[in-house]
Amino acid sequence: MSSVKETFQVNGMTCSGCVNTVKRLLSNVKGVQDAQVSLTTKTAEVTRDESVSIDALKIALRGFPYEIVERH
Ligand SMILES: [Cu+2]
Repeated sequence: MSSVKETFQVNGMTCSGCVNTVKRLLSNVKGVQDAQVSLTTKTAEVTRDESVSIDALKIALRGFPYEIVERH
């Protein structure tokens, strides 16, 4: 299965604790191989199986004060 690397804007992060939480939540999604999260740019660079939908990533953050925004 091929993987895709994509960068998303993440709203709601204010400190390094947030970064660690978002990184952990995204990394725990089945099919996600890597999540690099930056507070400076407020982005998450996610490497995932192409079968993993963006919705699955958004759902992973549900219940937390963070939100993935797709770049256009
Ligand atoms: Cu924080």
